[in-house]
Amino acid sequence: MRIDIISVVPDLLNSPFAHSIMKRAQAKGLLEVVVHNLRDYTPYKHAQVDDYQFGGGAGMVMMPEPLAIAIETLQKDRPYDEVIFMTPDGPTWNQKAANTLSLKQNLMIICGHYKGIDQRIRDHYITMEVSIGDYVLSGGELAAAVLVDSIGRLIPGVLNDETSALSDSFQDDLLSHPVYTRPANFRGWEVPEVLMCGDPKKVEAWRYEQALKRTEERRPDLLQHEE
Ligand code: 6GU
Repeated sequence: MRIDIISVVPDLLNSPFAHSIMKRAQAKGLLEVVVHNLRDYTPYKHAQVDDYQFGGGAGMVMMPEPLAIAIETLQKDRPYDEVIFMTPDGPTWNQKAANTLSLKQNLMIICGHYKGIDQRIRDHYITMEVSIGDYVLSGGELAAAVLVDSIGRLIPGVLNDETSALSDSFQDDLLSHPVYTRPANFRGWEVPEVLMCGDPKKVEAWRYEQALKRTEERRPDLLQHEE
């Protein structure tokens, strides 16, 4: 999969994909993340990319021309399955959406800043809008990093048995069970005995029960299967 990200603060996206599972996904050739500076595409002087909003009001708006040129330039080289705009007024991101996008070939992500982007870009180029939750970030970059990470780890072949996504929270609409490692007794705090009994059936049953209990207590909304 290839993911192109358009940003006015491309440096914000240097580190998030340079470590751990995202690094390995790229080293394996399963994921390619390319970050573009929107200012490289503007036809305006002084690398201008934003301007005052028509109708008045505080806050700048990202101009349509630099974004249209950037999007069209990238689209000349390959077809994109989705052109995604990161915005707090989009539908909220979740695991199901991550699963769906992990099977695509090429994604483009536009990061918003200031008051947002000119609505005409949203009307004519954007195929999908995404928010990562009900709070406001200074720009779309951190949200884009969340998106790429959650998608990238699901690309077939990225995770191995040890890091398998199958037991992740949300993957089956349940939160994860508690986990423990050595020592079995830490400052008098014992690991649950069932985990030491050596019977995989008993362990699995305990884990399921714990996952269900956690979900009932913390996220009962996940147990309402309406789809
Ligand atoms: Cl995608 N962008 C911004 N700026 N703030 C957010 C967001 C996105 N998702 C939640 N808050």
